[in-house]
Parts: sequence; structure tokens; C-alpha cells
Amino acid sequence: MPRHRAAPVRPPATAVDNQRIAQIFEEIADLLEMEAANPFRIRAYRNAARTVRSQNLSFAEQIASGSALPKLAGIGHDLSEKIDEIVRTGDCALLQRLQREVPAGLGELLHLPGIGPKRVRQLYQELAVDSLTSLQQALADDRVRQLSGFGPRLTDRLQQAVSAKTSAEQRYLLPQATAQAEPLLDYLRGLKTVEAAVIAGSYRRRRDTVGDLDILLQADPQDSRPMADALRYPAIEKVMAAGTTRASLRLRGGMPVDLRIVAAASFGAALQYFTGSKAHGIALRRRAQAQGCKLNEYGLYRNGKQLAGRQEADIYQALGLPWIPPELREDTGEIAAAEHGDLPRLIELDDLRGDLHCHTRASDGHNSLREMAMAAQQRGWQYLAITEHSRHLSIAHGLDADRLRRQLDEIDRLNDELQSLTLLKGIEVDILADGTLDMPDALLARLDIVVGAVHSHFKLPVQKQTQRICRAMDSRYFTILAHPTGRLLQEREGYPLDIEAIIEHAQQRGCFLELNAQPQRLDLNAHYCRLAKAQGVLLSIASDAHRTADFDLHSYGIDQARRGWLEAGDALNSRSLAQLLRLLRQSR
Ligand code: DGT
Ligand code: CA
Ligand code: CA
Repeated sequence: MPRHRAAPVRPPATAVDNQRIAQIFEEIADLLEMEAANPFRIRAYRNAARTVRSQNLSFAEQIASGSALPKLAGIGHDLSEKIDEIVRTGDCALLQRLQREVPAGLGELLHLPGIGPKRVRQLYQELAVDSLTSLQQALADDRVRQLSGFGPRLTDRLQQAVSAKTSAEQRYLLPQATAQAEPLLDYLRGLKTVEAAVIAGSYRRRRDTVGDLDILLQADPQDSRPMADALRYPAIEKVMAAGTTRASLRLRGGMPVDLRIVAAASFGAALQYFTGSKAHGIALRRRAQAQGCKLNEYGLYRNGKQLAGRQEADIYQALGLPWIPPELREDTGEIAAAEHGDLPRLIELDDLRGDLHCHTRASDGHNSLREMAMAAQQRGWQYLAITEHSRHLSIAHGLDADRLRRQLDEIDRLNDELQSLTLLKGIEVDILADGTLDMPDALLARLDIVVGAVHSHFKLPVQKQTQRICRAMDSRYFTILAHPTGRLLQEREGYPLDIEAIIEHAQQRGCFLELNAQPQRLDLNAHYCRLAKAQGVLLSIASDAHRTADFDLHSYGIDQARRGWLEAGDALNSRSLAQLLRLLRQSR
């Protein structure tokens, strides 16, 4: 193979960053390990992944500029050819071959907690387990526990993870739902026979996960063309049922969709009805009945006469209520609040003045400090706190005291240069098992912000875990508790924790809690945000960005903040820089 191919075979759609190269190497190593390949070869790919990840220079840029790749320890001729291939094509032939050789279902097993490639191979060879379903069966038959190395603790964990993944119908995280919903919506809105298209249901209420999309099309319900046009959407995998006004289908991305065609005179009523939640709908219908009316998906009626139906707000108005934002429609007090004029003025994305949790290449981020700062400044933010991992989190290349000190100097230099943005000095410090912080006090004292996080010992009993975190908050320098419950949607529940006690302790200590906006975390969840607000504990709505594009994740944080009834004043990072600094000083 020539060292540099003249023309790319299939150029990648987006630039291949080092992260992607490392990912491919890791996947190759995993697959090789499942095939029981030569351990040296496996290790070579793992080491290469680590080396690539820790490089500051971008291989893609290097190759694009025509320069030779630098000589790096552990990356010989063969591996640098692979890097070249990945950058030029976005893929790797070896990876494709391995993916063909290894049963596809094994990949999903790899992501289960507590098992790596070796155990996946063992399950496959000894129990013929090649998918989540067959693993579920093997667990049910008690065969897994008989394998060497699969103790009762591991089998319990597997059981939990498999049940979480397979039970309850599949749900989608908001970005996954958005990726399937938005192109469909664009298509529907482009149809000549359709006057309007809106997504109702949990998607409109911005629940943290979505079961299906409920889409309403405004069109003539007597006309068969709108539905026929809608069903021509190319990314439909299967139509389960279809009539003139209703259809059930599944998209290629897996998402189920309920389509309904509604006449203009009923569109607002249908939107109200299908936005839900069911509990909110029932409470509203009860109110209608109490006023001698009937409310359904066609309108609000009295003695058979339609009082409202065209606009959603008209329904609420006819019932003596202001329009209620969809995020609040869970029957948790919103109707009473509306009635008394007590609805919150919900926080909006534009209320945020900065971000208090992000990473750069110094730990496990993908952009430089400067790139992160410039991107934040471009957003018009007043501040950005840089919060790398601390040393204890070694997989994330956490900083020790020396590296942190060097970063602080770098921040000082950059702050001299920046115009409208101020970089704040911070850290995402590990809360160790005993509740102490993974960085000496003398250094924490130099920081503006200390974000404390639990990344280990998830299994402590609830009381111990709660004490551990409270103890961390007792540190004079502790500012914000990151992703307080540690949940990962679709993957694991949060660790057992007395969250009410944590909120109360935060209030007493003058600490803050985070609403981590990463779509898989959304932690604190909306319910706990509301509890925190009730206690007067401010929330840091944080992107936890690992790359500049992650600043966009704030919108998911805002969704949940709104579901938690938060107003602008309930967020720490809606404060101006001066107000924020004052609050931070007071918390010490
Ligand atoms: P999901 O899809 O599980 O994430 O959650 P939703 O809220 O989108 O629920 P879905 O798709 O089953 O139904 C959409 C909306 O339709 C729901 O929020 C309220 C309304 N709805 C569905 N079934 C009923 C019902 O039996 N009674 C009432 N009042 N409303 C219903
Ligand atoms: Ca739905
Ligand atoms: Ca539905």
C-alpha cells in the first residue's frame, strides 16, 4: 500500500478528529479481543488509541496539509497507515472486516456494565449468547452464574442492566428523537396538501426521554391525499396501520410515529389533547365538566356548541386559565397555579450568561483552552469556568496539582487577551470515597469555582453515600455538586442517595447544585430541580462541554429546568459576572 494515497476513496462527511481515530482503534482492539487475537496486537491498538487521544496536533489537519505524520512511540508503519486511511475515508477496512466476522449482537453486550471483550467471548463460546435477548434467556436459566468469573454480584448487575435495556418499551433521548423528528417535520411542512405540522406528546413537553412521536397535521380530513403524501416520506421503515386520518408507523431510526390529520377548526383542541400529559388532560377535562362543558380532541363544547378548538390558547382561556407551557403539563399543580396567576415565568436559553462546567484537551476534552474560550465569547457569554478532571479520574487524564497550576497561568494569560469573556478558574474535583476532595486545599483556594463530582464507589449504602457528599460540601472551597445523582439515562439509575438531605445540606452550606445538560444525564432531573428551587438552592445549568459544539447542549438543560418550574433567577449562571462573583465569595 502506498504511504499516501493520491485521492481519497470515499471522503468522510465531516472532518475526522483524533477522537474518532482513537475510537476506531479501540473498537478494533475490542473486536480483536473477542476473537482472541494475539494479545500484543490487541495491546498495540489500545496503546495507539491512547496516544492518538492525547495528541494536541490534529492528524487530519496534518495530513490535509501534506505533512508527514510525526513519529510517535507505539505508532509504527502499519498504524500510521491506518490513521491515514481513517482520515481519508472516515473508515477502516480492518474494522469493517472484524465487524463482519464478529456476530453483530456482541457489540451491544460490550457496553453492559462489568463486562469487556473477554467476558463477551466467554458468554458467546460457552453459552452461545450472541445478543441481549439470548443473554436475558441465559440469565433467566441461571446459566451465566455457572461460568467461571461470573460471581453473583456481576450477574446481578448484568440482570439489572439487561432488564433496563429490554423491558419497558424502548425510549429515545431527546437528541436521538430530534434527529428523527426534525427531518420528518421538514418533509411534512413541505407538502402542498398539509397546512401545518406539529409534534405533540412527550416531545413537546420535553420529557427527558420520548417513547414515540405524536404528529398532528392540519389538513382536510375528507381528503385522502395528505395522508398518502405523508406516507411517502422516504425514511419510513414500516407502516403498521393507515387510514385517511390516522396512521401508525416506524421510522428507519426505530422511532414509532402516530400521525393524525385534523381539521383547522379542531387543531388547537387536538394539540392540547395529544400534548398530554394524560394526567394533565384528565384534570383539565374535569375542570371543563365542572363548568358544564365537554372537552375532547375536537374542541370545548357546551350543549353541543363549540366554544373553542381552533387555537390551543382558546381552550385554556375558555376555561378561565392562561395558556400553560407544555413543559408544566404533568398535573403537578400547574392548573391551580394558572388559576391563581402563579405560573412561573420559565427560564429561557437566552437567560444564561455563561457556563460553569467544561473541559479542554488538558483532561478529556477535544478542544484547546483558547478554542473553548473563543467559542464561549462568540456566544455572547460573560464567563466560562474551566473545570478539568482531577488526578483521581485517571482515565480522563485528570490534572494533578502541577498541571492545574500551569493551566491557571495559561488562564491568566488568556484573560488578558479576551475582550468580553472572563475565564473563571475551576476544577471538577473527584469526591473521594471518604468525602475528601482530590486536590490540596491550598490550590482549591486559588480557584473561583470548585465543582465536586462522584465518579467512583457508586455502590455505597444510601446513608454512606449521602454522608460522603455532605462531607465534601463541608469543604470550605466546595462550590457546585456536579451531576448530583450520577444517573445515566438508558444505562444506569443514579447511585442510592438521599437527595432531599443533599439539597438541604447545600442550602445550609451555601453550595449550589448542577443541572448537567448532557442529554444522557439531565441530572438533577426536573423533579429534584423543583425541590431545590423550593429550598432556595440555585442551580448551575451546565453543558459539561468536552468540545465547543457541546455548548449547544444547554438547550436540553433549559428544557428540564423549565420542567422543574425554574425561572431565570433560580439559575446560578443567569447571573451577571459581578453578581456571580459575589455569590461565589459569599459561599466561602
Ligand atoms: P411517550 O410517548 O411515552 O413518551 O409519552 P406521551 O405523553 O407522548 O404519550 P402517548 O404517545 O402515549 O400519548 C400522547 C398524548 O395523547 C398523551 O400525552 C395524552 C394523550 N393521550 C393518550 N392516551 C390518552 C388517554 O387514554 N387519555 C387521555 N386523556 N389522553 C391520552
Ligand atoms: Ca408520544
Ligand atoms: Ca403516541
